[in-house]
Amino acid sequence: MAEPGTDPVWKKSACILCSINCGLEIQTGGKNNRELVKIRGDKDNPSSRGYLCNKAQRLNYYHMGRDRIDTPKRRRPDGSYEDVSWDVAIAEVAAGLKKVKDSHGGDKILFIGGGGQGNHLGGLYSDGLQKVLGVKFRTNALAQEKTGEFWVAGKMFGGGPHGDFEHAEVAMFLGKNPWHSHGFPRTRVVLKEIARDPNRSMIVLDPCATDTAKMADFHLQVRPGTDAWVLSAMIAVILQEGLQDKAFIAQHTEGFDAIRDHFLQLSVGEYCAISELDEDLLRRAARRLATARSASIFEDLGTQQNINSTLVSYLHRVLLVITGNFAKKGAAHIAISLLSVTEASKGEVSGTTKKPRKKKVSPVLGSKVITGLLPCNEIPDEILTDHPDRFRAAIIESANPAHSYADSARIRAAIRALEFSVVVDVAMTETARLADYVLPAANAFEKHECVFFQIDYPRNTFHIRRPVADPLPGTLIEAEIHTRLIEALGALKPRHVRLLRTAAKLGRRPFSAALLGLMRLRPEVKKVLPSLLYRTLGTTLADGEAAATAPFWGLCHQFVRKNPLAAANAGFAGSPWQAGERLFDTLIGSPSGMVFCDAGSDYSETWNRVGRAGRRIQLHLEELFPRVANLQTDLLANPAEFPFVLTAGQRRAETSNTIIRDASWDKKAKATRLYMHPKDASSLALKSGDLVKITTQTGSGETHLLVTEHQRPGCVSLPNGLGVDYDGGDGSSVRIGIAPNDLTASNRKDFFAGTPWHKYVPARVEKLQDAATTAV
Ligand SMILES: Nc1nc2c(c(=O)[nH]1)N[C@H]1C(S)=C(S)[C@@H](COP(=O)(O)OP(=O)(O)OC[C@H]3O[C@@H](n4cnc5c(=O)[nH]c(N)nc54)[C@H](O)[C@@H]3O)O[C@H]1N2
Ligand SMILES: Nc1nc2c(c(=O)[nH]1)N[C@H]1C(S)=C(S)[C@@H](COP(=O)(O)OP(=O)(O)OC[C@H]3O[C@@H](n4cnc5c(=O)[nH]c(N)nc54)[C@H](O)[C@@H]3O)O[C@H]1N2
Ligand code: SF4
Ligand SMILES: [Mo]
Repeated sequence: MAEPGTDPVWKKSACILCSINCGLEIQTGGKNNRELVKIRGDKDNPSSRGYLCNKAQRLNYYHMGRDRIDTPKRRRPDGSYEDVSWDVAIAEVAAGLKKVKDSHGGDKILFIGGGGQGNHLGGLYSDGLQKVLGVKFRTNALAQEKTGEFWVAGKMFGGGPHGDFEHAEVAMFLGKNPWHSHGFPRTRVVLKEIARDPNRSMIVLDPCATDTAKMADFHLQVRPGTDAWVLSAMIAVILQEGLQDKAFIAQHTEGFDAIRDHFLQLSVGEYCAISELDEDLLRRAARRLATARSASIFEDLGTQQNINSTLVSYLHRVLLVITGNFAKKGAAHIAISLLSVTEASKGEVSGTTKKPRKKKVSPVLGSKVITGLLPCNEIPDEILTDHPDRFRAAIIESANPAHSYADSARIRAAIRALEFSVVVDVAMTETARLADYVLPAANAFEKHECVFFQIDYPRNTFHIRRPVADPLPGTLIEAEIHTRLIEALGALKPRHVRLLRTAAKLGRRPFSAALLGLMRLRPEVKKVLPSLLYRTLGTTLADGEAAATAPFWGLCHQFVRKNPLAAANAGFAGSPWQAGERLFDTLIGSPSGMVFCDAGSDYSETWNRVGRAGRRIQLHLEELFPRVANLQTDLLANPAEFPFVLTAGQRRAETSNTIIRDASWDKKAKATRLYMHPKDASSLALKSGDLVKITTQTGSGETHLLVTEHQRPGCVSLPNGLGVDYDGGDGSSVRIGIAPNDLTASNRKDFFAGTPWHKYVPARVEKLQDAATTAV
């Protein structure tokens, strides 16, 4: 609390509830002066500029959660846990992992997670631990949503394009409800601007009348699972009416001839009938998109976790490219990033491994591993088998697979079947409760942390933030946890640390020379570079307080060498050394975040990052096009006993994955309800407030009903991230809402990327209790 007569201190930070990471200003106070008592938007944050959504006000529920862990824990044979000291935990975890490595090979250790929505610094350090152990396979949440999209973008563009919604004349949202889920900076401001401007339009493909769809000029209320038909029909309208950007296609693409005839021949009317859409509306939407000066498209879970997801990712980009919506203002671009998202997913953030890799497949199923990530749905099959190459151990950090990945019961069985497992988390999660060891981390407000997705263009921002509270006693930051494990495995030599510490005291130049010398002499130190920097250069940063940010020193130097113009435009000019130093100092010295690059005003600059021969975009993907040309409706049919299509995990105003586990702010459990259309409710004689049971091929759950016109008939939806088992305060465990993955199946997945069909779960609904007799 502030002293009388003094201004309260607003500490700069960022929200960690979605990938946008809006800048925050926080006042601490309350219990032990640690609580986040006041939260407001940080106007100095160059990306969010003061913007916040409703959810940020709930961050104290994350910060002060009752199931925070404050000491390492070891599992007893009966499934209970005993507290152990950090020394014991580090020694035993290192020994447990080493045993698996020695007896089966490091490639039998699976790494899961590596960062949430706003805590990513730890990922740099776990990367070193994995290299020391010889870990070859990783997975995280991206492999149950984005891997199909990454593969398509890589094949077509040789990079990852993103839209410019702030300037797009036409914005199209494909299975995406940005009003609630966000996805680009200041989302609601931008959406309102588009809706208000008579010269701009919004197209939304969503079966439900979401808050975004209600703002749209064209709401294509698609039958679930049929987006591939809708996009094909839109492309067909454009090509059949000759509305494509012929010059762009001729100058910048290849493969157009191989795909054109299919779209020229297909029947728009028949495709609209399959998607249950009004043909005239679809035609008007397609024309609007094709004739706009600029358009951007955002695809998200409504299609990425659905039937034909990789085909939809492909069709989306065909639509974008034939209308010439790349490399201009308001259209798609490939941003310049400081920390590459796909490289980071592969565990290549330290910049030490640049060798081209062999195509990797998963050890047991032999399935595709995209951007280094094993499909989440396949984890159980890669463990619950007697195959000699099955995984024997897992390191799980900042992820809650036992709750978030398909078929929780199978994931739980798989984790327990491992010979060794360790979880690094802030809370005693569903996953932590299965692990052999649980290591408690300081949370995202108790340490230096950073953003991850940097998709703005032409100016791009980065934010390294400082702690606003001391670490909960007993916890450690991930940098320290991984570095201690690396040291326990003998992979960080005290004499190397001593040498570099001495050099660091003399200044960054001598440090750099000593480091380069050491790396030449002992190339193996490159594996643990982040930890080496943390222990050495780190001790000189803000008296060691900012030690965990030390790996950014190397990343900044790499960045200015690779992108001298963009760095210079953002103010980091001069010799590469000077520019790199200034960039790093500015980065760690900007508590509100900073602009690290500026590509200038010529948007065609983005072609420099099209990584394909001749910088031409490939329109014909031979792996996918045959399926596009022969779309099958058989997957859309539900078994008779499951008449509904369930969206298992919708983003709502109240949800934030499983980051906030304490749902006590939701006194009436409003967030947990199953949504159903009035027509369906009346045919089942149900009404709002009734307690219902929902059953799928995998499992069942109970919750209350909300009857709403916004739901599409035949479809029901449940929120994502609820149904966690929270500490009731008296040793009991309380569950509010349904855990969506009690209802999903691991074998319902995309044929190509293995991503789950969480938005297409066959289900039935029955009444358990009348509203009149249930307290809602
Ligand atoms: N409030 C909140 N925001 C979040 C999160 C959160 O938990 N809560 N999580 C963050 C994360 S990790 C992610 S990945 C994003 C996800 O963000 P979104 O993808 O926007 O989230 P969802 O609500 O899961 O799905 C979007 C829409 O898909 C629609 N849909 C269902 N079936 C279909 C279909 O067959 N076709 C089409 N076209 N649409 C369909 C649903 O009706 C829903 O409106 O949100 C991020 N933001
Ligand atoms: N059925 C269904 N399932 C889904 C979805 C769906 O729509 N439907 N959505 C999916 C999507 S898009 C996503 S992104 C995933 C998300 O699923 P996960 O990747 O499992 O992520 P979160 O639920 O965000 O949980 C992150 C974990 O990080 C922990 N954590 C928080 N802060 C810190 C920290 O500072 N350090 C450490 N070490 N840990 C920390 C939290 O306690 C939590 O256990 O869920 C997916 N699962
Ligand atoms: S949840 Fe809201 S306030 Fe938090 S980062 Fe996302 S958009 Fe910003
Ligand atoms: Mo996600």
